[in-house]
Amino acid sequence: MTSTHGVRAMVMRGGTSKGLFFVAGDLPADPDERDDLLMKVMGTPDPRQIDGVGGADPLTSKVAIVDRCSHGVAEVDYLFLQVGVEVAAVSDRQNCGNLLSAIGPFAMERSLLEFPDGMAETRVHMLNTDSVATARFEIAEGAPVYAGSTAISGVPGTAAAVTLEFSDISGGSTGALLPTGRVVDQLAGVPATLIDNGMPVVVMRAADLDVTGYESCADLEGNDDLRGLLEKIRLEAGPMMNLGDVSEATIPKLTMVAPPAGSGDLCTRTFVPHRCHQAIGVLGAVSVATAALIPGSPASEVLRHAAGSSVVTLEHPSGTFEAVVELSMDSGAPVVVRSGIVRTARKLMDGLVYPRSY
Ligand code: NQM
Repeated sequence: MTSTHGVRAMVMRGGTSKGLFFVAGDLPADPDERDDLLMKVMGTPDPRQIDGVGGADPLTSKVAIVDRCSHGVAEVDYLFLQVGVEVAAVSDRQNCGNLLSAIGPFAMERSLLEFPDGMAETRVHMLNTDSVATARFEIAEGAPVYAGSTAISGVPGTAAAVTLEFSDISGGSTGALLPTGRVVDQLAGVPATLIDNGMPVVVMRAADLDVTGYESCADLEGNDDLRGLLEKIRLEAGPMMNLGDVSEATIPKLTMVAPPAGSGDLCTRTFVPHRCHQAIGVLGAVSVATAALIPGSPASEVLRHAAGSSVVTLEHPSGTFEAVVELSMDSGAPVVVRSGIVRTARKLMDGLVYPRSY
């Protein structure tokens, strides 16, 4: 039926990612049926996703499912699904802070939320990690405003800002900010911080992996020795981070850090986890910034940051990313008081999407 009549969907850019947005009621309730439909819509599995609307890259093969939140913690529920490109898989095991920036506007587009003109504020319940983000975005003439003057690295031009604030994202996937209880662990002989402030990430110094950390993504993806070592580290990190066997999972991510090359505080290169990110994921960036602020971490040794400032500017392959992290060490162990970011989002297309019939 759906291959004939189509399924209601909107294509939106959220931050440096792009995905297909659905209202929950427009998709099958059964997760297996839903995932099968999503792969048929995106064109998975195929490296070019040629028979679907996926963009042949993990950052554009993403789905957001949105609904009214049925309990008091928030106004809307957001489930993020990473749809494989080459691999026939759909995963709900990671969150996406980039698509998150488009959730409020999408919910308003679909009349799940109503706001008067001015700055709208809404709480989004992120189902993947059972945590809440507060999103702020502008409304004019009864609709979300997409045009604006905010530039973010990795997206050409400017658009309206969406600010996101997080209060309870520590340990969302792993149970704790530092799931091993340590600031430094040794994995395959490489010192690393295993951290989860919204996204589970293994943070290492690039120099400890025999790279500079300033290479292009193409060079890093072409370095087979590095990729072999990173995967070895990731598979070791999975159980240590309470994630179990991660051979089929898209988490943890891997970030290599180096002293800033420009005016930022820290230079980063991130694998998500098998492709090199052209920028850095939102929650990934928040986790990396947090690791760098913890005294004694490998990342803290390459951080060049004004003491006391809660803004950490991360350099990445296509520019910089500013993460706001307020960390308290009052109890001796790091506790995240507040994290936040600024993104932009845009409605790209609205209509019906047609799954392949085979
Ligand atoms: O870290 C890529 C992205 C992401 C995820 C990834 C994200 C985040 O750039 O919050 O947004 O890490 O797979 O969208």
